[in-house]
Amino acid sequence: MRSRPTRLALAAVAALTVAGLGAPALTSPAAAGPGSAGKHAKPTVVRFATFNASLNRATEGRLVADLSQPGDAQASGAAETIQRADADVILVNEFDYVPDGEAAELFRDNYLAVGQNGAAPVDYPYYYVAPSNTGVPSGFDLNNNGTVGAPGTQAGGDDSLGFGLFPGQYGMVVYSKYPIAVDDVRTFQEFLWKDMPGAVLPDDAGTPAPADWYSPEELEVFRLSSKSHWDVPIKVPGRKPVHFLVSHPTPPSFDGTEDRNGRRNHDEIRFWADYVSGGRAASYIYDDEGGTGGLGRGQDFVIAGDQNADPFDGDSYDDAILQMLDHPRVQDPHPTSAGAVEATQRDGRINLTHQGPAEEDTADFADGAPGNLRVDYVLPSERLQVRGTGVFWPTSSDPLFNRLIGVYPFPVTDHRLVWLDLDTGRPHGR
Ligand SMILES: [Ca+2]
Ligand SMILES: [Ca+2]
Ligand SMILES: [Ca+2]
Ligand SMILES: [Ca+2]
Repeated sequence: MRSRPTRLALAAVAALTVAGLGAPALTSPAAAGPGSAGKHAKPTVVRFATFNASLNRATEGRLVADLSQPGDAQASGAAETIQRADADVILVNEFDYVPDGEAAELFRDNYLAVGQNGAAPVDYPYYYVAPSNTGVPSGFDLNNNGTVGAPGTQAGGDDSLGFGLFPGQYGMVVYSKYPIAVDDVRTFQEFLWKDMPGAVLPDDAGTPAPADWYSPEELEVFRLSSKSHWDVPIKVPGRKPVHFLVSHPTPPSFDGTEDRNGRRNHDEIRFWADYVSGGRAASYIYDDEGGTGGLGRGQDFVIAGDQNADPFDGDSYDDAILQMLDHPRVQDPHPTSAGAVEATQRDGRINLTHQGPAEEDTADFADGAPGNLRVDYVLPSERLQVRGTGVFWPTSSDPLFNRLIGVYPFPVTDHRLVWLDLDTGRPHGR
């Protein structure tokens, strides 16, 4: 399983004149507009977004089957959500990986490019997908229950390099209206957790040795990333590429007192924090092609993804997300929605004890625990100018609510799309 990821970022055959597009349409009910550009200004607002769309399926091949023709209600709702947000660059989490971009193209061509329920179609000439560690058998008993679980079972999923019932389940895809600098993409699927200095490796409390939940043999194959970490440079107009840093750290749950998933989640988040620090902090990092180090000071980035970590509530290990939110190179624009406030009032229970502001929640989780949380992020580097941000979470009075949001069991997903408008018009470095 050491083969290199296949890179797939395919340009459309027809060259789309993306540079001539106007500012993104404002279709999010909660959106504060980027406003009209000055009369001399070029269109310079670029919308980035992240969306955990629950476009994973229970069996291998099912997603391709579902996307091969229109009519899958859940995929239609996910597509409509993306259309109404109309991001220029978007990460979709929980999208089963299928080789050769098959699922990514089917979703794009059969759903995103077709207006759903009156929403305008959205065209993405560029996308990027690569393999995920989810569902890849490790050959070891990683959950220490005494046996190596069979592939396709929950136990097998738990013993995989990342939890999944088949290789690629819960993967991800990046769609973009702007070209992707494919040759400069870096992936970190194979980076080993033990190679991160100070890794918070879990401990088996039944033995005197520290940090020994995983054996030395297991640590030789145990990858840090539960899915993958990708640095996808996007060629936005008028400046050097913006590095879209995407991942989907494991939930800090489904484990025991050793907190192996909470600790992994923490270090998956730390990876990007070190990466954007660059220099010595990132000197331990290597990518899947052997390149080393992190980003340089002059490189702008947007971190995106379901980080499975709330700054106040939930099961995070050592306030994991603060590694990003408090990072000197990272801005936190604090996107909000009215729907999240309404959801907390409606759901009650543990939500009423939460320390974090309800208006910043992005996911509607079970209300015994952990409750609704802020877990989905789009975080720009410090020099990028924020023109607007929000969470696509309309309230129940909105005509879109029943079809795109709903209450458990949700019609589309338990996560909400987060968007961020950046003014990229200023010349780089000015
Ligand atoms: Ca096991
Ligand atoms: Ca021990
Ligand atoms: Ca809830
Ligand atoms: Ca909350």
